[in-house]
Amino acid sequence: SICLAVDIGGTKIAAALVDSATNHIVDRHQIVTPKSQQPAVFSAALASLLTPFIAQADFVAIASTGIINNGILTALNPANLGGLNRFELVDEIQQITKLPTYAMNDAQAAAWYEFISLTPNNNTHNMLFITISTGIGGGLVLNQQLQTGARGISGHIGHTVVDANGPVCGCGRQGCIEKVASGTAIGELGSALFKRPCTGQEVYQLAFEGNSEALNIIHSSAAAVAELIANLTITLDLDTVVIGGSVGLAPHYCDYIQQYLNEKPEFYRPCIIPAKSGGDAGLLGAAHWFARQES
Ligand code: BMX
Ligand code: ZN
Repeated sequence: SICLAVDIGGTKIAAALVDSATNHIVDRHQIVTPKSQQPAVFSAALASLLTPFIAQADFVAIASTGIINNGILTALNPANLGGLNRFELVDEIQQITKLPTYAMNDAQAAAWYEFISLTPNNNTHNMLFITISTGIGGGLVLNQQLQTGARGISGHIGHTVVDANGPVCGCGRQGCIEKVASGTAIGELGSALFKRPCTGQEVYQLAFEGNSEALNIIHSSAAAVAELIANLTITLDLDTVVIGGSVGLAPHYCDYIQQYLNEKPEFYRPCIIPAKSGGDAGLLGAAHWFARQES
């Protein structure tokens, strides 16, 4: 069967046709995520993105930012979606496509695909996928089973606290790692430092042009992620941590995480690897996860 896979992130929305027999993407298109509190604006953007693909698809599989429970998207951090905090995701997309539609969290979907992509006969039992992008998301595979959580919350590691006196996160909590180490946070820290609006990407660029203050911002992000990895490794007995997202996959970011982990005792150091499917892990993960439901 052919799956219409959709990946809704804080920065972009991607749609692709995925052949369920081979897990290959046959056609792909993406748009910028609309920044509006109005669900109707969001629905309209999705309708124009998805319409060209509908005729060729048998079902729809969505990987989306936010807590996905019973087909409803609830933003833990509404700031990532321009203030939109509740959206009837499955209902809306079913109305647009008239196809069977399923949805799960983006990082959970990516975790699933990265897990099944680990070398065959791998003996990984407990794996964490972390995306460092607009926000910081996570997906946990424990005893080789993807954890989605009874309410869809499992894996929301971006909202664990790393600085009790830190800035207030869009979720309402103070000092979340997402507020101090995500791509958005890197941009905010750069803007404060250089006294002009800066994106995370610009800070990264400056760091590689030799600006040491910009490089310090990138390093504190990687150091915070390394602490998070150490905490979760000693809690869950992780074997492997897969790193994804535009920041996570940027040049040297993984090496920096590894450097900070190398300073810790052995029990705190799982195997760190970059996401094999890069930016497509969410699309492919949702397609694979829900193809099982369809067959
Ligand atoms: C946020 C949260 C997570 C998501 C993560 C990464 C919202 C809207 N999203 O922590 O559900 O997995 O960001 O999302 O609350 P991305 O948009 O950066 O890929
Ligand atoms: Zn938070």
